[in-house]
Amino acid sequence: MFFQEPPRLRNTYRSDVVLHEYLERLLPADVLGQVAPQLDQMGEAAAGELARLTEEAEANPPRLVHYDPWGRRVDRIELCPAWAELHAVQARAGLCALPYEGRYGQYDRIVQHALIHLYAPSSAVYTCHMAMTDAAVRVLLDHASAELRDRVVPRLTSRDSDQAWTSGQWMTEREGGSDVGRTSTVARCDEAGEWRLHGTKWFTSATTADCALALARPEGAPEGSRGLGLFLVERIDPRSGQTQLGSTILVNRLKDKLGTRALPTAELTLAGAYATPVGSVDNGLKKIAGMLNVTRTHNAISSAAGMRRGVELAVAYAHVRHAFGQPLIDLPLHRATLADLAVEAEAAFALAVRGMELLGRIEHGVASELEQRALRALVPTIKLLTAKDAVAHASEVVEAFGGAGYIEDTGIPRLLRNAQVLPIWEGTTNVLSLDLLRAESREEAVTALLEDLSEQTAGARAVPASGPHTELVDRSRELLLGSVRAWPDSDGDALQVQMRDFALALGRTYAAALLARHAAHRRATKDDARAVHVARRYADRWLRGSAPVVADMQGPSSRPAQADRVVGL
Ligand code: MFK
Repeated sequence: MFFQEPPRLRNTYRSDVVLHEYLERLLPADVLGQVAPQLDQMGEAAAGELARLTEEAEANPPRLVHYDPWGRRVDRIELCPAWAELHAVQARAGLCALPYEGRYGQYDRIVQHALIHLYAPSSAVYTCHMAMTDAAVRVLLDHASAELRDRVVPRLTSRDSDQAWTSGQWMTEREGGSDVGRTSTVARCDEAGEWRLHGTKWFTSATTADCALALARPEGAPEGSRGLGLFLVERIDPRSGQTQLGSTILVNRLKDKLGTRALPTAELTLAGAYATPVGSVDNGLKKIAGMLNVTRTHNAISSAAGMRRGVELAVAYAHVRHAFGQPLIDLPLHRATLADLAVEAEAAFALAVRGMELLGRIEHGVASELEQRALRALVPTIKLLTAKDAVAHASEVVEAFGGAGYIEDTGIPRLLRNAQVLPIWEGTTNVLSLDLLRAESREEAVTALLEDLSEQTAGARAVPASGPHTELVDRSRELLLGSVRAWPDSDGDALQVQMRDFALALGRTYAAALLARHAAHRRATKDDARAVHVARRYADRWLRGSAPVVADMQGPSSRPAQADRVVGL
């Protein structure tokens, strides 16, 4: 009797040629030497123990217990033990601590990225906790009083899993999802000078976190986003040592979500929750700007990591599944489809790692003025493009498995369900596209990003045989720049309508530039053409319009032949 051999994951660090190449280029050899054993360990865990914990956590979603056996309101969210183990693994590995320890200086963020890239696809989306925790540290370091900072930051950055706290972020309300300015939660200061929050938070991801950053409007403050203050709410009231859950923080219900099912997401009533202002009680929205940079870059990391996992699984399956007398891997069209999936995953990785490279350079004071301005536009661009691509990519991966990809216990449908949240949270595609207009008008950040893009390809142009795709990048960049120059004279509504296409094109052109830069480096230092094929294939697909399709149909094409080089099939 025939039984299909399942696809098997190997150590995901050893099998990830893209991660290896980029780390070799971006990290000094001594740093890479120090972190390689940790990466190897994380890659081994991701293919084994962590993957098992993910199955367990996904199969045993959180449960809300409103009352204890004697009728007391407790609002306890019960989690499966695997969740605690997923927490412990990331804490011990320093996935939130790394950027604040300074072990690797400006490379902290790249090391952090590499570890999260391996951890994320086997984490049951514990990465949501981590993104918000990392972002909370950034905000507290930048804006909190010394007392609050010194009390909370060491917890959020602890590598001791019993001591390590996580943070949530409570922004979304019934009235305001994207439009945070509509926040109706009120902050009241009592006679003792203590602040209490009153209102409803409609989506709180990672509700079991030890603390959360929450936006609220101090009584009497103006309407709109400018009147908001930023507060830190601690689950355990620091004055009494008692939990606020069930008394001043009521969990109305857990959300019944399309995906991220292991992640406790809840609707809350803040019924006088004790909270500490983060710095002064005004300018809350401006204070969360640093938080958005971190969480949105984490989002890009998760998108890219999920895409890489999809490639690994689809390629593994193509080796063990036979059809029409041969393994799927030998069917030219399937092979070419897998190659396209690998190219898309690599482009997403290149974007995410560029975000982390810049973040690290800025945090360590070595970024140029241009890079600092460029990050403001880079973050929404990489978030929106990688998230959008992650969903399409996951859908293609499901299809690569045929019917098996549609069956829950293969674990493949989960890739698609969990990808779908990526374009939604942390700013939707449209909100982020429009954010580029704000970033340009306030800081000329889009112009800065286009200049930075040009610097990425400058090196590539100098390397012979790194490919004609740099001309496609230059041409696309000129078109984008022309568009930006026309913005001040454009009609507001018509301009808004263009912004999604603009943002996606900006992201693809920037990705093509990053791939070209990497390709030139590999060609120059290793005489290796793999990355050149990737860069060419990506530029052909996204920057040339329909030309490659026509060319392929008119005669022998280089695309199927490139497939082998791209993924190492
Ligand atoms: C894998 C893990 C990933 C992560 C998991 C996280 C799970 C978390 C779940 C969630 O919490 S999801 C909810 C996330 N919500 C959002 O992301 C909100 C989306 N909405 C926006 O991004 C809006 O654009 C925003 C609320 C930020 C602004 O709306 P407004 O009210 O129109 O603000 P306005 O007046 O344009 O800007 C106010 C100020 O902030 C301005 O400064 P000035 O007063 O000096 O002019 C802006 O320039 C500044 N600002 C706005 N966005 C900024 C920014 N500054 C820097 N960076 C930004 N991104």
